[in-house]
Amino acid sequence: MQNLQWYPGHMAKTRRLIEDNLKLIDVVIEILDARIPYSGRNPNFDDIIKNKPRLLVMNKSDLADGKRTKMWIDYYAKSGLRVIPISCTTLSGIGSVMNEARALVLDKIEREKEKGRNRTLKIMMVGIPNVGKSSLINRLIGKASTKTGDRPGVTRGKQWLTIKGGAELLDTPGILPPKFEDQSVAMRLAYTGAIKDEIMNTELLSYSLCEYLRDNYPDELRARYKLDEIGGLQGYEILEQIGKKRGFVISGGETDTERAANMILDELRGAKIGKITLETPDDVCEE
Ligand SMILES: Nc1nc2c(ncn2[C@@H]2O[C@H](COP(=O)(O)OP(=O)(O)OP(=O)(O)O)[C@@H](O)[C@H]2O)c(=O)[nH]1
Ligand SMILES: [Mg+2]
Repeated sequence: MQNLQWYPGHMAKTRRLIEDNLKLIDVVIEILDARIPYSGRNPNFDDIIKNKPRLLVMNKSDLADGKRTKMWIDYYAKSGLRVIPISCTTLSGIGSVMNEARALVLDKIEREKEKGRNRTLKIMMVGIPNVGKSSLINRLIGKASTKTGDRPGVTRGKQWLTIKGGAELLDTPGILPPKFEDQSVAMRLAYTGAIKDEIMNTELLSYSLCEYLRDNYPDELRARYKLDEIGGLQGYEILEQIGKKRGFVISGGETDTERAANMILDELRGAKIGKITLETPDDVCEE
């Protein structure tokens, strides 16, 4: 297992940014990746955000396994957290985000109205890198107002954006915890692209991904790469077979497993293997 212990300076800075702006904020929207609804939650957010009303939004549900998405919604509901599944790509669920957020502070808004104060709602978006914070803001505003991108670390520094006649939204850069107690959490973050590939060993990453898919989505994996029985194979053997099927050969006739590793990660992220969620509430309880 790769040992991942690092904390980029800009993440420490973002933590302070979030803490410094919290007093201005009515509601925090914490965005999760529907494919890793547990590993994609920064455990430090509870400390940072404390008792601020919080709405959890499970984004990228278009890429996730619908059955598992339901399991996660139930799981969080049991701990008293409201979660709504959305997709910034298909627009599913986007229409209910503002209503859900407003519902969390209705009393406060009403009390202020009675006192004659009619101010706009202030919402802060937080989440790990690459989860779709900026995309959600653009969807809520209805046009591309803040930069998004297919890699972690696109948003730098804070940015306030306004929904016409509605609310003010604070975009923040994605942050991860300073260290991972559990390396499988780091692996899942890397599978989905929340951690930069450059600091991971993509071959090791794809071995364990192949084993996860072998145990959880064998039909999808076999169908995508036209594999025979894979039940008894190790991750590196599965990757070998995938490379062979794709004709990835290097001089001397060996299979180019590095190329195969990069491809399988790309294809997972693009949901080409299927709609895949990389953890269930049961996995997490066992850990
Ligand atoms: N398939 C799919 N892709 C999405 C969805 N939402 C966002 N994306 C893509 O995910 C990538 C990251 O989106 P951003 O909005 O830049 O993510 P962010 O959380 O602001 O990222 P940082 O600013 O880097 O922390 C982009 O390529 C988006 O197009 C979604 O619901 N479904
Ligand atoms: Mg962003």
